[in-house]
Amino acid sequence: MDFEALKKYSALHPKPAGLTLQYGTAGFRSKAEQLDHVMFRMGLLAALRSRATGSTIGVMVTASHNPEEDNGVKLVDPLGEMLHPSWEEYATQLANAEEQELQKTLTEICQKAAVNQQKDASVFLGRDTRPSSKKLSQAVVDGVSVLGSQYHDYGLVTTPQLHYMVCCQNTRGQYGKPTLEGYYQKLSKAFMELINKSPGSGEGQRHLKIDCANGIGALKLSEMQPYLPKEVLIHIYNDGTKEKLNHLCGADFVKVHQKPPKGLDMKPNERCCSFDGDADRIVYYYTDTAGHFHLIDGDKIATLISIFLKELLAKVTLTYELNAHALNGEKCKILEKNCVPVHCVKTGVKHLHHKAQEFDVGVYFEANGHGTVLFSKAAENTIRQLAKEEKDDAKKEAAKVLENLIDLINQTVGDAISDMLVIEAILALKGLTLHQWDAFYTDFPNRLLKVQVADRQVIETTDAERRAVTPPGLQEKIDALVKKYKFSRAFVRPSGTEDVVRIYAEADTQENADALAHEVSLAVYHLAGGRGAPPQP
Ligand code: G16
Repeated sequence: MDFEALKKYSALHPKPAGLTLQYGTAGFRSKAEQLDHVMFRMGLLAALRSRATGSTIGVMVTASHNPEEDNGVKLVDPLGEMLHPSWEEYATQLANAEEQELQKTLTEICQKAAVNQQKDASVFLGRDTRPSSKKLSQAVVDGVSVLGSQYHDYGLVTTPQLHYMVCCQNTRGQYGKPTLEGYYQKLSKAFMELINKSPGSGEGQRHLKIDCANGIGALKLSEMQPYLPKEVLIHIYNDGTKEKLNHLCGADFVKVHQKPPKGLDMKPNERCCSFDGDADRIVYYYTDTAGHFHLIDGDKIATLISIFLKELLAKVTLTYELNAHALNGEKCKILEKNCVPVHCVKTGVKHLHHKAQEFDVGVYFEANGHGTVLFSKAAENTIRQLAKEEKDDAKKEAAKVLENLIDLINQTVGDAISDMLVIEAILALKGLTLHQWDAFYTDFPNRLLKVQVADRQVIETTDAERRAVTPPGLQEKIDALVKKYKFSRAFVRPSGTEDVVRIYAEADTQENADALAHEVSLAVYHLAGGRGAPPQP
């Protein structure tokens, strides 16, 4: 390691003295102006991680659903997964080392992780459309370069596209070509084959209105449009030319507020969906003829995909273990009724992904619309073989649909573009309207709220974040509040991406869910050091 060069470059990206940040659920997130040193150091870390794994590592500059003024960075591991937890710790140590400790911290990480410094290193970079992202990604380049690593800067890409590139590169093209064109071609080919099999194929156009949260999704969808079949007409809204990123729009806004985004005019029964700021989440919605808004969130997406996969697997007489991950009580019931076992894990795609890897087919979606489907290598090989060699026509056809789905799904991480195409294909193949899909089950009325606190870490949880262990008395208070309402549940947890505590409440009516969420938020405010004025109903 050239420590002189390191010192010189690090001085160009000084750490504000005393500032400490933590590598959380989705990497580092903070106000953009606090992140220059973090970016430089994550460039350093990516180079080390690459040497330690002998693979290309990804660095994505984004703060996803956070406000435009924020930014963030996350590292992508060799097969497109989130960074390994042991390296999350190194990331936090490196980001928080004071200037004079940087060299020592790097040396310690190299020792602990047995990094061979003679090895070549390679890093892929991507960034979202935030005004601060370009400059911050240059800081990553400085970090990568000073350690003598090669890099390829993809510039503006969605987060899942960067995950995809990393996986393609490290599987030497087996997963696909590590180019945007390769991504568009692979997905659109699989989608086209599925759409052509649908009963309504050739009977006119399917329209879909997409709110792109004024983010990167708009750019990438426009690039992809020429590759998509003419039967599917996508209409892009909130493309970032007029309004701020994530402001009153996007998947997070629609899910939390349970109302349409600004900037998208909806007519009754029109199919609409929202991406989030870096296009790794998606939620669907529509208004009925009486003008009521209906949200179809990640839980219902998981249900649609799981039930469809279950039917196909039964047709090819494969008894693979199919699993889904859930929160809303009604979703668990409907999946279990359809013989799809359900598991609950902590919030954060990395936890869900890890769990889903335990099964032949694992479907995971967070209620916020972040999710994907994983197929084990064995399951994938059997399906591909059946699609090629099966003698029974019906079975062969079902295997081909499964094969197309495997190619259409971005298995590295939740991907709004890929998920949207999967959903559109399933709806077309099943001839389902949004209203029919929505009617699979009725969600328990629920409400999500957030409370500002001085230190969100005062809340510690257990049982997949369903019970609060600290601060003392909080869980008892929640238990007492829950008893006041019928069919109710309530959970609190510290956010992994913002300085807030999140509250989720379910009850028999929307009024009761709202009231319970409010009462729990007051309990959090009083017992966990709330900041500012107490939450208002
Ligand atoms: C990130 C993670 C998601 C997680 C979300 C939770 O999403 O990737 O798995 O659900 O954070 O954030 P919080 O803990 O603040 O609710 P994203 O889309 O912001 O990268």
